[in-house]
Amino acid sequence: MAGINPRAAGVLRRNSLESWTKPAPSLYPHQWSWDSGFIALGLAHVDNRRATRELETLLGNQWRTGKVPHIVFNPDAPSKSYFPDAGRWDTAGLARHAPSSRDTSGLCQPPIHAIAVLRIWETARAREERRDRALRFLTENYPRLFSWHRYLSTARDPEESGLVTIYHPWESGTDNSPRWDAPLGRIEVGDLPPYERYDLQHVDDPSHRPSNAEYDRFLWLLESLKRVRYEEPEIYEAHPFLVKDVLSSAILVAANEALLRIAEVVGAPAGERDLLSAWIERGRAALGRCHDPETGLCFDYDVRAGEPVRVRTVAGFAPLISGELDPRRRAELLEVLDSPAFSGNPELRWPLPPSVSPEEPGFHPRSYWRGPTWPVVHWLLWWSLLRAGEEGRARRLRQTALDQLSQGGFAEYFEPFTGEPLGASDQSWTAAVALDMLAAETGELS
Ligand code: 9WN
Repeated sequence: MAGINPRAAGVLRRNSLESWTKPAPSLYPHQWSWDSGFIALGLAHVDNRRATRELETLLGNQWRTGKVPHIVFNPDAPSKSYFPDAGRWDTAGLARHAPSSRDTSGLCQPPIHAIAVLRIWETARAREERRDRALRFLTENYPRLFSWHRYLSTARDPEESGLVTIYHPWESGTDNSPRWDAPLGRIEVGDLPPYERYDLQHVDDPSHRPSNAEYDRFLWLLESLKRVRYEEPEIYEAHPFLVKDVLSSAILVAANEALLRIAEVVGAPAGERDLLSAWIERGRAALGRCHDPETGLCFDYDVRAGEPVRVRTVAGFAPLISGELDPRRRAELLEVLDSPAFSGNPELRWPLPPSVSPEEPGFHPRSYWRGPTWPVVHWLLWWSLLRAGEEGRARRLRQTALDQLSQGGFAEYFEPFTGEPLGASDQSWTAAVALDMLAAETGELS
């Protein structure tokens, strides 16, 4: 384990630009939303000021609806470095709610941010000089976070179901997961303006990234959002991809809990605190209803098709992330997690849960979100186990996840059977979650 901390901090330093951090040196040259949340969480331990600036830059480009965009474009990125670029999204030209500060995408990603803000507070409050600055940061950013969560709980849940609707696989953060195969398969791609992908030039093997047919569907969905100028009610009416995503919904519940604690620190109005508590309760109840008795997992719901998406992926552990789980359900989920369907698979290089169960037909050990293990997922599960009072399990998971990084470096994702690092090397959020897990070892988080 020796040396992993400075190596992780070095990755974040090298990927950092003026006030924010690229997810990876060349594959991802812009600011990504949930990456920045994880990055801030890790930076909180090495440079609290940079951690606050990371999130301020992101939240400073929030839409007037409260949406935090999934990409904030870097005006200095080399041309032809990432597609779809700002021009293809054209949010500045089309969307009346888009910010005027920077070009952004028209989607969002899982709301990890309040959890990171709380971490910034936890690591700063012990030191007086940091405490005042962190309190100012909390006070200034609480309203932005509240409006972000309100957007997800209203515009993204007009049914008041307690579950977040996503408009695109990119919003799930687990882009290419077989969770999206059926909903994407129903989409008919029409006349698509031509485009050129740049992502493939940054990876050794293009088969690890989404295929061209999948990219066509991704781009078709983007055109569908543009057709209605990114107006939410119209998207809900006409858009061909509407899915209740259990992972984003569970992260929202956990983030609402964090925001409730922030609300207490900054003395937010009682009405807002009541709303946060109500969203937490509604979210947990809804996730409980997505339980699949056959597999013990929690499944997404395809709104357009009116049916659950029955695929065994790590998203199925969403109720663990949302917390306060009934002990019987928790025991059931942990049993599935330890079983050969996930971390207990005897062929695995490390007992870490593959993104998709090796027993699923859609499993692929090298393809993007179709089987490889992802360090950010390990962080989410570790953090959830700790919150659930499962210290022993949490400790073992953390140790294994850190051993993997110590040997394989800070890759974007890993082949689960061989442990081979895949995707971008020097991925920022991988380094960031390592820093947070290492801080738990030094007792900084206890
Ligand atoms: C599309 C930056 C992002 C992550 C996502 C991951 C991947 C983008 C892509 O990279 O998505 O948003 O081009 O594949 O799936 O979770 O935020 O690291």
